[in-house]
Amino acid sequence: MSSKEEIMASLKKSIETWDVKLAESAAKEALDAGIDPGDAVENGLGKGMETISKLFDEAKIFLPQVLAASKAMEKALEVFEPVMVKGSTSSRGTVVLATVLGDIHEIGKNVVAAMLKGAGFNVVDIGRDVAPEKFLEAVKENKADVVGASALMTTTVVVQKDIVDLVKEENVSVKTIFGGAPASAEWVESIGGDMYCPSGAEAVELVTKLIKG
Ligand code: B12
Repeated sequence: MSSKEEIMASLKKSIETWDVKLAESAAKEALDAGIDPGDAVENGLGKGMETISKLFDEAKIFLPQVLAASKAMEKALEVFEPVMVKGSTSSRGTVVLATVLGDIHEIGKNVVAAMLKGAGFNVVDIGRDVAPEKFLEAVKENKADVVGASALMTTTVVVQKDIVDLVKEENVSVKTIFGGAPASAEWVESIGGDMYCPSGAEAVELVTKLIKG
């Protein structure tokens, strides 16, 4: 049996080499070895995606390779998700989650959804490329405590402001949390949002804090 270090290295490598089969087998191996899925996602797969981001930034790889790496990531997440979600018994609150209008990046949002579900939150994932009005509809329909929006591009992060504006305009009682590469604590403060979240690992703690008020 491989050591934890070896399995984490395989998870990272599977993303870096966009190897879907390795992603699946390493994810299964991680579960068999009793590695915490959250740890495997953040510190194994996530590290691989950091390499991909860097290589893409440096124009050493291109969109098809990024897409292939995403497929590997999605395969591994498929293996982890049911296990992460199984932990939930009673609901700690309802969170509406999506990626904003004009933005199809969804891996980060899916990681956050899995982490929150695993921690016992009722997560209403309404997808990607979602208009602010749809966020609000889902919040009202599900009486959500928190609404979370992911934006990965400088061109779409502005939609996070539209969500805050709409929440205020309609006077809806819901807390807001935002994430994604172009977002920051300063950005969220400037748009009047409640919380910035830099990673899936911190999502559970920050959402808990928001709900407790
Ligand atoms: C993978 C990827 C893709 C994949 C997405 C696949 C998928 N199914 O999601 C594909 C290949 C489809 C893609 C497409 C495009 N991409 Co792209 N992509 C990336 C890349 C390399 C990694 C993103 C990722 O998945 N990271 C891994 C996850 C786990 O991390 P994360 O998203 O940051 O999420 C974590 C935290 O941020 C946080 N978080 C995030 N959101 C939220 C929300 C809440 C509520 C909370 C609590 C936490 C939280 O928790 C997450 C888990 O830890 C980034 C580079 C980067 N630096 O981000 C570029 C990047 C985002 N893409 C970029 C671009 C330009 C595009 C395209 C426009 C390219 C094109 N010419 O077509 C299209 C987008 C089309 C569209 N309309 O959306 C640019 C954006 C530049 C900008 N303007 O700001 C980036 C920054 C690359 C670059 N350096 O140029 N892309």
